[in-house]
Amino acid sequence: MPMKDLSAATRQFIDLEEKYGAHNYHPLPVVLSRGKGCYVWDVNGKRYFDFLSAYSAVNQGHCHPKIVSALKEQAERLCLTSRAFYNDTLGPYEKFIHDYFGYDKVLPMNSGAEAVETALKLTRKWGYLKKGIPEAEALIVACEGNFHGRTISIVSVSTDPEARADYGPYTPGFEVIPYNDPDALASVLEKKANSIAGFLVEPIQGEAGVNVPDDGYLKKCYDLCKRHNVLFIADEVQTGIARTGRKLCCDHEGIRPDIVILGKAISGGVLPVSAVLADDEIMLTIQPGQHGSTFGGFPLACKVATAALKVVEEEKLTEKAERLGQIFRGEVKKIESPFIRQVRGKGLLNAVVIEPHNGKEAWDVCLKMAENGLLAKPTHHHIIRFAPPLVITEEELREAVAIIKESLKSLETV
Ligand code: IF1
Repeated sequence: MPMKDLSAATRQFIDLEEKYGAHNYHPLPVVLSRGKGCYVWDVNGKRYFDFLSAYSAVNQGHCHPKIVSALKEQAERLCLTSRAFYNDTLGPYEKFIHDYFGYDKVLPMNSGAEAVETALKLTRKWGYLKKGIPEAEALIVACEGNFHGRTISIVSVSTDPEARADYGPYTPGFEVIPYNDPDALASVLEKKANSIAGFLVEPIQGEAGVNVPDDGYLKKCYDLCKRHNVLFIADEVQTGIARTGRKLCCDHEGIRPDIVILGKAISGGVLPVSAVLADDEIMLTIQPGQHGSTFGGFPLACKVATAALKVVEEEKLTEKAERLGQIFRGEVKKIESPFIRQVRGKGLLNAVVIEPHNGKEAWDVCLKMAENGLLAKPTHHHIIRFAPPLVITEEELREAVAIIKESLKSLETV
């Protein structure tokens, strides 16, 4: 889809963003205006399979009727109270989250980055108040290649120059170790255990290109954390809520993180909703006035998130992600193409590593797939993420695989 072929309507919306919006993104040249289930439609009425799902926020599918009706109903009653007063939605939501995920308490926030920040603050508090780390010495360990959001503190721990450069001075108090390397964690814990409050990790690294660690990695890290009285903090913003074929990705290894960070799909992509889960010993180290947010846990969010999480259970999206993920990887691995170097993932969080061929790379493959009716986005130039809404049917998934295959084929010879 070369830029010159864009319709006038498409051009018009792209030009507006270009002229009046900050240039902090480089989108594919499609302009979307409607969505339903696993499909989106552009301003020309063309339909696409959405294989990004807003980076796994739309696990329940676009505009899910139950989630949208929860939104509408609550919007007409009460949208926002702030936390200066009680309201009749937050308590029931908090109990629902407790029952759903099995943690004593939830701290509601809005974006994923805010929830990560919350987890970092909580970890430091716990480090000082419970572990007895001397004042201002607390360290948090994170991994190379991480993506946890865009705040100053979070980019301080990033190893991606794109995300980090020229945003200094950086927040101190982080140690960065290689991902998928339990020995590296063991070694930093042995050297600095008395100052280390927590270990922050993505069960699968999303931004790094669906980087799936070895089986047993998370469990080994968890055990090391327990041995050294260090909190194991799972950033499940992208991997959580059925995406990888388990409720939480950590469930694959049977571990229960001390702190769980959720975002994206907790609202089915309908509102920015995030949450931090922990038990009392940790969560109650934050006292009134010590953390919060105007919108965190607002009535609309409470109702929308409850509806979105119920949809996950009612439609058995966890089981679907597991089963369809197997089919997806199996079918894509069968495609014979010089472009495919590797297929990897868990559940319906998958990626194909693209080998440049015939002067074409991942971006060209994505343009060709868009032309053929499937949207996906490259990461790091040579990796394409494939993460459809979990409501996709097996038949639709097979149709989508056929589009991927046909798109690769047509680029071989052009
Ligand atoms: C963007 C990536 C995905 C996340 C994890 C926290 C956050 C994210 C594991 C912060 C956010 C995003 C943000 C989005 C692109 C996207 C992304 F490519 F950058 F890495 F999903 F793969 N923890 N991920 O993945 O959540 O504050 O954005 O709500 O454009 O920055 P947020």
